[in-house]
Amino acid sequence: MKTKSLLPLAIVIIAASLTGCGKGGTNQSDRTANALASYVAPGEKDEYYLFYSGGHSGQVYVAGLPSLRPIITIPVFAPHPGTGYGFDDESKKMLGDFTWGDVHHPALSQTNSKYDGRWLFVNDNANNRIARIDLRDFKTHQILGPIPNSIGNHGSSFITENSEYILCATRFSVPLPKGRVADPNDYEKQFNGMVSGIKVDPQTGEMKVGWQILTPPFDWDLGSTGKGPSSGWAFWTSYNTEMAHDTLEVNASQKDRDLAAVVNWRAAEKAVADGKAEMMDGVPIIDPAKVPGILYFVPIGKSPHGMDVDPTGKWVVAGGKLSPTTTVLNFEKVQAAINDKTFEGEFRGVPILKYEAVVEGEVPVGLGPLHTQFDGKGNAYTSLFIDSAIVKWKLPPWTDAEKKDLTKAVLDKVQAHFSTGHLVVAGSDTANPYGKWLVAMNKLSAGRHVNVGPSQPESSQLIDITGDKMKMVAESYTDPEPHFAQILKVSEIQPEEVYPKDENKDPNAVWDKDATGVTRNGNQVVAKLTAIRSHFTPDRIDAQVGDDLIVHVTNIEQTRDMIHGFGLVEHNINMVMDPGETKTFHIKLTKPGVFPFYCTNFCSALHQEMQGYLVVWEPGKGPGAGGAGGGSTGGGK
Ligand code: RUQ
Ligand code: CUA
Repeated sequence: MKTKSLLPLAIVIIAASLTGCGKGGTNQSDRTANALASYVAPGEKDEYYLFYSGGHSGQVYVAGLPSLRPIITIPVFAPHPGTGYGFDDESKKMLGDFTWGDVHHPALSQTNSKYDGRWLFVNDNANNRIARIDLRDFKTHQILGPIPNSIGNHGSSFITENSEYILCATRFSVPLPKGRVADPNDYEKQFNGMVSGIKVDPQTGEMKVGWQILTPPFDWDLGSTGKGPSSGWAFWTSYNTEMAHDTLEVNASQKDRDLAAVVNWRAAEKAVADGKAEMMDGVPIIDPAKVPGILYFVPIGKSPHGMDVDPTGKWVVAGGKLSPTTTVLNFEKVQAAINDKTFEGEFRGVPILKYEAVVEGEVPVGLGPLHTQFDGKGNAYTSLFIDSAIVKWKLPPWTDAEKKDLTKAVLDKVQAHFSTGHLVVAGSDTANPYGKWLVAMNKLSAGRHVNVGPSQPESSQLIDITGDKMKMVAESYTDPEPHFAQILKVSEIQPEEVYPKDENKDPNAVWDKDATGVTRNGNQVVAKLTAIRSHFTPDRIDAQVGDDLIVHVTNIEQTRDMIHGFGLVEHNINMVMDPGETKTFHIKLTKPGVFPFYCTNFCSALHQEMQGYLVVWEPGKGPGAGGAGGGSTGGGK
């Protein structure tokens, strides 16, 4: 963003400030400064991508930073007519029998603990899946799952430092393998949780289930992966060490401390390679009681939530939902406690690290600490759900005075006016955060937007973290419901805006008029169409009731934003082809009639004219009737 082009706006705002006075408790000079901080003038571009998880919308939302302007929705786990997702054969197959997902934690792929700009992975809490979005085209390319032996894929998707694995832990526990039935009254004995290692192919990003670690039926919550000294490790909190199976809001809050998991994923990988796993539902499962060195527990303040590793990999910070502190673990002490066996007992054969031996301190940050992010300059930022605030505090090493009184490590607090859930600092989960911006993602809208009735939006706030004091500069709204987000510098990727013709490997792609047409083979009618401004070729398809119709449409444009749709009336079909893309749908024709198809994506002055007919004749009627095998069934060439 160039300062030059902002000057006229500044003048306008300053001029206005001489005549008006601030609303909403912000003084005029702050209003001016805040407006300029997040202002991206028409024609200018944002500096960062903000990838929001879309929660139970099943999608990912992309906004720009600092403007917070929404840019696009990337459909992942739910059909999205706007981009034709879920209507063509390929995306339909990826969705399988599901039409929704619950996306919580997006993770950008990393190389050497830095974003490498290749993929974005997201989890589905509801149907136990992980999806991969390719950042070359911002499209979903794989949905893996439902993952066997895994129920409630919430503690996910946490990526390892070189994208070796996506690590996941289960929120729910059930009798395993899935499909086995036991009485929830036998929860402690019959139910189990799981930590899963989803292997990522380093070249293609293709995921497959690698291995799993059996756990007690705790409800695993949030986690993160290690780097630097904690390289090869991962961490999760849990909120139900009580192993309650009913009235959880009471029964799962009995203990003052819950057990967090400390997982050596490299050791798990090796144990599986060494044949120490047993198969369940096709997956090698490690029992940590039988294979020591893979899983440890550590007690954490009452019903914790987030567990975040700082950019150096040394400090692991857990938020205690029901305690007004964040607990800072020192990974070097964790390592020493493991080596020296400084345990305070065990649970089902898994050692519990002695709390005092691994904790660096409990920082009194305020009420309801959930998640913590880092700026790479030694500061941590924690969301306070109950206090509706963001608190900035200092990571260790602490001075003696701070150690004695950790309130001194608390540096600043800014009111969010909402109940903040997740927050994200640009690059916090890498070794080199960009810092600069923090986005708070809030729950409960608090009526701060224009009244839109009972179905309320979600809100985000932009906070400038470049100074000693945090500064809230803007507020924005989205569809339900962002949980976590990732921020990537725009300059770090170069997505393709057109699929090059010579990279289209679809065997049914057609680029020349001569290759288009409609052919019948028995009951199967295959149509190959091209789409280009402003017509389909052919623009007529003849078939009969009872036929299987297969339509392949190639958008032969090689120009940016020349997108064409193929909507077929009364058949619930809307494919959308980007420039250079071929898509396919199959339908069984069940009703006679003449059904127009038309381009659904506004493409040119003659977009409205871009239409044609599917003529569905009674059986045995129409062009090519009775001719089994071969012949053209109409459609002009
Ligand atoms: S959780 S508000 Cu789904 Cu990430 Cu913490
Ligand atoms: Cu093609 Cu509208």
